[in-house]
Amino acid sequence: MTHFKVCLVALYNTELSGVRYIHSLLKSEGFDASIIFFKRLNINDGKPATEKELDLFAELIGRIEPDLLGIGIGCSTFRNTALELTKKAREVVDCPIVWGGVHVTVTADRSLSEHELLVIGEGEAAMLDLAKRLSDGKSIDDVENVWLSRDGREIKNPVRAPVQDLDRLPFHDFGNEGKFFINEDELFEFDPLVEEHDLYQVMTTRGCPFACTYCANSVYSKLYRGMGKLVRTRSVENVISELQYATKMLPNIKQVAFYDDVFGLDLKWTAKFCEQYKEKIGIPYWVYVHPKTVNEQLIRMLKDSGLVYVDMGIQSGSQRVRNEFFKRMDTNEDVQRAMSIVHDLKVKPRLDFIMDNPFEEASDKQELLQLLLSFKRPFEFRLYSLAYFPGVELTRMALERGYIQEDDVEDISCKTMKQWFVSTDFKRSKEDILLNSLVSLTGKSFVPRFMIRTLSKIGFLRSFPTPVVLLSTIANIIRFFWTGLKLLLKGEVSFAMVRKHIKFVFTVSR
Ligand code: B12
Ligand code: SF4
Repeated sequence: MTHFKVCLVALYNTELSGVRYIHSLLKSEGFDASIIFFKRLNINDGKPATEKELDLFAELIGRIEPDLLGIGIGCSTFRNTALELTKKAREVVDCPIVWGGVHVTVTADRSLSEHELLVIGEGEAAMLDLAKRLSDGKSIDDVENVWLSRDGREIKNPVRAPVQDLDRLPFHDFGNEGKFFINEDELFEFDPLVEEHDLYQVMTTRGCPFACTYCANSVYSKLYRGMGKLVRTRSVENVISELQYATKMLPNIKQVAFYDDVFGLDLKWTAKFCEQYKEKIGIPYWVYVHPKTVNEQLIRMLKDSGLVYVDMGIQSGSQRVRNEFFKRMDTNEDVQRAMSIVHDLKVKPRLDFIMDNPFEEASDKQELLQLLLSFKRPFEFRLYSLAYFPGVELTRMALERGYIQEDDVEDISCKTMKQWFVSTDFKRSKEDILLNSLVSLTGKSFVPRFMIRTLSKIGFLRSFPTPVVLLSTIANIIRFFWTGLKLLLKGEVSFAMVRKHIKFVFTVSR
């Protein structure tokens, strides 16, 4: 091991796959690498760093004395925290501090005006180069993917192609050595995942063939144009050996989440994967699918190997809004077809919708209600409140049309700290409150559809939606306890998982 110390910081995420990949690679190359997980992600209940937490961070950095400090900003919401931590770290060490992660990639120019050393795009090779150059006392001015500003001069090196052979990357390191966790005013010296893990998150691919206007992938597809394959797939063997290793290291795993942007794009690969997963892993799992890519063969294979539900982004009930504003080219027929396949094969669909969307007119919003009422039950969904992430086209359109101001962009507003899922305590019009509550009722099999249709026609409720809000909250409670109990009895979730979700029953429309 070299004595060159690299310390990485993961913000509000005890998994943060990007940081873990870089950490394992540096470690495998002999560097003394550590990770500080700074705060847990509490959805809809995010809190800024406290003075105590910032002090604990500074003390820890002073103790580790890194030669290179890397701060991973996996989401724009945490840019303020990155600024605070950078300032704190400077009080105790004078090593180079590099920022990387999705936020930095989608706001490269602006980030460079705020911080002097960045890694743009995928960071494994760039961080390795940086660490090697710095430990050898060489210049870092021409390292690919590295942007820096010094003495009023900016250097913007070209970005290298994204990693083509993902099998070459070492697996995440799940051990307590060199892992620190700062949360709720306390410092712990362990890997938080090892202690508490019941859901294992893994990706078998990187990249997405689509480029929706609200998503970071739309930026990546431009950044990496002409640089080899955008969607890259690991070998089945590589994924299975990671899962075997993870289940050994993290014995509490009850479910696996495949976080591929769209799972199962290659049917031949998927067939081989399903066979091996069923034989060697066998833990219930779920995946993200897209209405355009769902087909019977795919869902049948997945179901047979342990798939319990699919998460499918639809995002708007209006085809017009999906096509014109989100650049999602799926038609209502695509959505209906995908839903029928999933339903007929008895896989539970969980649908994602973006609410609070100023690009939607009243008639578009009603279309969502009609669409949901047309689906066969059971199904679940999550309602998300539109967040304006920097660097993407949808945000630019909203700024141009005057729907939002610069302060409403996520890296400044940090709205998703409090409002990621649509919560009932957020300010919205009475019509929207009514719509959200009616929408929330559509997924509950025990609520008759004719009742929802009738409620949607009562004009009085548009000004006084409270009775429907109450009804949807009661329905939420009934479904939560019923589903939670069933899953607990089947052993598919733990008490900890149920406890984690309990607060949403009373505060979130779903
Ligand atoms: C999986 C995932 C999650 C998982 C995270 C689990 C995990 N494995 O990390 C969960 C469900 C927890 C999650 C939560 C959230 N997510 Co999310 N998530 C993703 C997803 C689908 C993949 C991320 C991933 O793991 N990619 C694979 C890794 C290897 O790539 P990477 O993270 O980009 O890391 C590379 C580089 O960025 C760079 N890098 C990363 N860190 C660092 C650090 C340093 C020092 C350096 C030099 C480089 C570097 O090198 C890495 C390796 O190549 C992305 C969409 C996408 N395709 O990117 C959205 C995405 C990151 N999520 C997003 C959002 C908004 C969120 C939430 C806010 C939602 C919420 N409120 O719950 C939270 C915030 C979590 C957080 N603290 O970061 C947005 C962020 C948008 C933005 N502009 O910031 C994305 C981009 C989706 C989108 N809408 O466009 N997410
Ligand atoms: S399909 Fe999903 S991951 Fe792919 S670009 Fe669209 S929103 Fe992003």
